[in-house]
Amino acid sequence: MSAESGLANASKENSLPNRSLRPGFPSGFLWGTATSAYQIEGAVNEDERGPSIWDRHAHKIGNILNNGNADVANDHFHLYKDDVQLMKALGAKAYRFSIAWPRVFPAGAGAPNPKGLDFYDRLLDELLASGIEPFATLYHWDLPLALQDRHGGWLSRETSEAFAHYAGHVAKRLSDRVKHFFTINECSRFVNLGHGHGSDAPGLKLSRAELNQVRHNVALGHGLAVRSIRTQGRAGTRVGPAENIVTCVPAIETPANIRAAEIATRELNAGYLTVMLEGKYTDAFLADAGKDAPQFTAEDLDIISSPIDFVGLNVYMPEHYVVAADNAQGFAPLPFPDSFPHMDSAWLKIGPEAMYWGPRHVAKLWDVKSIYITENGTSAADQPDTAGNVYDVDRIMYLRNYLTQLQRATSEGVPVLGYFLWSLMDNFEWTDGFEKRFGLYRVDFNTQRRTPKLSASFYREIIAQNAVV
Ligand code: PNW
Repeated sequence: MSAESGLANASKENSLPNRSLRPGFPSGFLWGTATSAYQIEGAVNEDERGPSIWDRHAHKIGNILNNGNADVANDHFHLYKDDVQLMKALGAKAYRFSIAWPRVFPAGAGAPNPKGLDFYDRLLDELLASGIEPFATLYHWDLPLALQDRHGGWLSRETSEAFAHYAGHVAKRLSDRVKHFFTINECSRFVNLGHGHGSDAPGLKLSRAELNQVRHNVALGHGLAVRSIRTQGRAGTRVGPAENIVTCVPAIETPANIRAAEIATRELNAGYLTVMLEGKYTDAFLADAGKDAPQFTAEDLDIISSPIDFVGLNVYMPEHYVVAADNAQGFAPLPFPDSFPHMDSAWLKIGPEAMYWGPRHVAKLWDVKSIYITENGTSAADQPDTAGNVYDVDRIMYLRNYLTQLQRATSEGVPVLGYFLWSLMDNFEWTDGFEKRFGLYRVDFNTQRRTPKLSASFYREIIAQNAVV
């Protein structure tokens, strides 16, 4: 018996209260899925795409689990029509994908590649013909290699400027069909893992001062891109970041702990969302950095805090559970016990409350009026049975708990307008190669066959009901 027929056999007596009595989402809530260019496209040498820092990083033996790379990945560059059908089968209303900068400017800057946006033209037409609204991310970590080698990538503000130039070009060409752009995906991850820890591309272990400069240049790149999208995109084009913020959850929901969690969330995102929304680094951030603080001007801060239309949040887990504390900062993060549960990725702690507190803190701290959950999802072991079915009840458990918390937020008026599930299909999971699977569809990377997991049926039902099921 397949998962589908099992669902179809549900008896009438077991049916739940009708939609109006169930914990629903606001009408018009935008349900979507998310992917990124390097993780799915493949075709790394087609249409004069230039190399990116991830091509080089993935090809260095030892950097990626089982030495995977994304030269082919999901071959989405050729199979995009089928993949749009997968979205349609879910009933999804929106799709968040990323544009590969090295396709558009193979050397990062200079003249655009005449063929650089052809693939996205085709993809957009296919999405719109299927009634799926495109949301485009401009930078999901695939920096053109030439910018890294020429002037140290994000260590130089030439990269921030090149990013803005690329963003303006894309907005000019695609804003007839793309109404929502995300500037940069998860600054914190590629700044820290790519430039501090060295595990992600470009694989650097910079000093604290250099790392602070990279972080500043990335924030500056975001602000410059916002400005060039405003000047080059059509009127009504909307833009914002897609950040994986450090979400602090009150360990016990008392007013004092809630306040402590807000203070902690503001402080611990000082180099990212806080500076983007406040136009200054916090005193504690600058004091802590001391002589290693980034070099910046007042004008930089104005650019970084250019007005945005929405905030995108990637929500996977709470970074800390906090309590109020009688110390200078006013909060204390608590240690995670060894027994704290996680999903198939060891880092992916199960803390559904992050999906309530993340957006609530952002709305409250900075008076943000529009929020999208730009990513949420999980890896799971996904063992297919003999017939090839994947009954991923652990992924369903994870999603149901997070979506229940999201519904709690929207029912209280936290302005979350949409949710993009990571990911449409299994894909290249960075340093974990193909060993960690986040998809609603299973992908056989030898045949490129896509098969819906049970979670695809679950998500389709959520979308159909606009409610947690
Ligand atoms: C995000 N963490 O990465 C990325 O935006 C995606 O490209 C990625 O595939 C997805 O989430 C799943 O990993 C993250 O350690 C990686 O907290 C690690 C963390 C968070 C996000």
